[in-house]
Amino acid sequence: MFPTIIGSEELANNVTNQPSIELYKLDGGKVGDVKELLLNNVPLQMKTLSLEPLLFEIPNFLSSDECAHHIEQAKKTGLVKSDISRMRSQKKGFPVFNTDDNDVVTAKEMKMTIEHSMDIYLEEEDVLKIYNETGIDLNKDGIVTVEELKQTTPNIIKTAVLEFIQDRPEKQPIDNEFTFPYQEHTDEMYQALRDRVGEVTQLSPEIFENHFFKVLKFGKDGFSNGHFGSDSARNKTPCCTNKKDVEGQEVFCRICRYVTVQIFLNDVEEGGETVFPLASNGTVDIGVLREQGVSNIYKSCDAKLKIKPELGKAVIWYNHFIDPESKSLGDMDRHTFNGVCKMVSDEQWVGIYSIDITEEMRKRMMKTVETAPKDEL
Ligand SMILES: [Ca+2]
Ligand SMILES: [Ca+2]
Repeated sequence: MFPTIIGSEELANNVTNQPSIELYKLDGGKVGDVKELLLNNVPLQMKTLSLEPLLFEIPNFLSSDECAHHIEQAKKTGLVKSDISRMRSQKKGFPVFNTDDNDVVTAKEMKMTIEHSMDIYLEEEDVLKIYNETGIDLNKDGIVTVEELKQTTPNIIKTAVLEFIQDRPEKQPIDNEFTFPYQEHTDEMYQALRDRVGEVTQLSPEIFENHFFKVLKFGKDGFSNGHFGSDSARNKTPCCTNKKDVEGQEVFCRICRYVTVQIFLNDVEEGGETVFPLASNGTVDIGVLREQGVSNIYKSCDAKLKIKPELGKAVIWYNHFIDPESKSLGDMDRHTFNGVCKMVSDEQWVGIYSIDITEEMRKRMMKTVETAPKDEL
């Protein structure tokens, strides 16, 4: 089930004829600053909660009627369980964390490897069981060497891990359900939501309309482990809004999610906070963070930036910087790494309005028109 995307990527080949567009970012001022807004004649307040990442909250962004409507529409459309096999586990290979660079891959090193490549959080004893069951430990001496690992394939490990967690929801990267409630864009309350996102973000319609709106439901014990909402821009990979083509084949591209607007659609008494473990953190080095265990949100939900779900409240954050030179989409802000704490209450409904930049838009944002290198012509 793919979201309907407004906008077009087909134009990507003919960028130079298109007018340039500007990428805008709100000024956060200082943490705690409050800005008065008037949206649909309703006075609201936007508060800066963080500068790393740049993140705002707006209480009562949606009315209780609107929240109820979006939940109702989501139920009507029907929710499906978030499928973990759609996540990073699809990558063909993965780098093994052999941190001490010796010839043994310890259970701890493999645990970190699996966390990093699959977003799956195992204990060292789980890894030992997998080593045992799969026969990766060829000579059965309880130690897996780099040589032994070379005899296996990433797929064998992935399959073993996925099988292992099948009946263990707490070890899965995410436990929730989702749906895209609006395949048509005629719903009045959905239109009102889009207008409001446009007004608040002050992005050009072309940008904020290139979005999808997803509704998530977390049940009791539901959670989402730490993840990035976008992909890093440190390579030349083109932007896209879907990493799969119509036939379901993987496309060489990256998601360029500029802004995420997350709206809490109900009150939650206990648990289910949205957390940003790396907010204002000195390091965003993922290896260091895995060692510290901060990415395992199911286990530890301590974070400097922790947002309690409250009916109607919107949280807005920027997943990317603006490149200071080109003024186009810059690097991903790794402080945006986020997740949802384990639910104690029965139910949480969340609306996610994601604004994606297409490759065509990214190029049109550049002050100087990109030209292909000569050897590619
Ligand atoms: Ca090692
Ligand atoms: Ca061995």
